[in-house]
Amino acid sequence: MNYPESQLILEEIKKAKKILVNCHRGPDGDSVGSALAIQSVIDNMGIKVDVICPNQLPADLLFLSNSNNVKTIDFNEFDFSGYDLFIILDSSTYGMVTGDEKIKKPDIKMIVIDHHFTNVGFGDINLIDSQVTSTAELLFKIFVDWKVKLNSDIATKLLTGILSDTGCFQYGGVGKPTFEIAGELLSLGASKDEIVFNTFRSVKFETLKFWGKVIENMQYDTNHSFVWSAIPLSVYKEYGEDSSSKEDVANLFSPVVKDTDFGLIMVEIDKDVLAISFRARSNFDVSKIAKDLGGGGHIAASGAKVKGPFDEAVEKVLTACRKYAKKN
Ligand SMILES: [Mn+2]
Repeated sequence: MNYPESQLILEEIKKAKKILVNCHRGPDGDSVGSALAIQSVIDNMGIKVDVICPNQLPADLLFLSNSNNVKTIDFNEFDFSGYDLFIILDSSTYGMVTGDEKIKKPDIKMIVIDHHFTNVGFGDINLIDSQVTSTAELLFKIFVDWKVKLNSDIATKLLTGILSDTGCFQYGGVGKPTFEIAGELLSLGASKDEIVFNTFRSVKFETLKFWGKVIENMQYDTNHSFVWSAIPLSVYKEYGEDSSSKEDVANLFSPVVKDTDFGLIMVEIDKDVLAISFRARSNFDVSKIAKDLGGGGHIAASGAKVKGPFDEAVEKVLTACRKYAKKN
């Protein structure tokens, strides 16, 4: 048994008549891959299950089967009454589920399955394992506990989550267990080449130009060993407001500059709303800065949102960065 909670979770699923699974706001490969994988497993048990998300899925994940059935919903208006269980994946807070911290939790049984170490466990049943790279890896271990047979389709969904959350095995914390699980998924028929082609080699040309703008705006704080780039709303709009592009650009360019500890990309995604993505280059803990600004995440990758006029919000973020950065 990988987890003592696995059995309890399975019992709750078998008791339910209709289940809801979420993709978190700004859905990424781990969120979508994990949600679609557990949907397939539950569906194979003959239990009805819907997947919901507060945002549209990024185009590069639409190659996954059933992704077109994910419902984009408004949590303020969604009717939970037809469901008796809500499985929440890859979301450290309920605000990450809805995209809005002010929305209250519905009166429905919740199971939280996650790998963010900042997750305090806001469900009725919580399975939080911050030792694994991704929710997809955690789900694989749960599926082993459940003794369910995984087909190539489910294996592809789980491998998408692992490749997405590890940057194709680059990030710290990736060791033998993750490679072994990835190897097993390949044995089950996961199509690694299809995942890489769709998620790493299908960048829209205008998104590439947006990345160029981010690099052009990049600044280097030599006293505190970090790089940062800030993009105002007007520029973000000009390049198509692709919500996944800011995460991708953070992954690609924040943690790669010589003689820095970390980098951050700030994008004004709405009037006076700045979304910040932090990425560590060394073993520096960027989650401390994100938490200070009301956000959260992992030691090596975290995020926050800051409200206020663009210049003030940027200054507030930089002040927080300098508070935690090592001084030269
Ligand atoms: Mn994840």
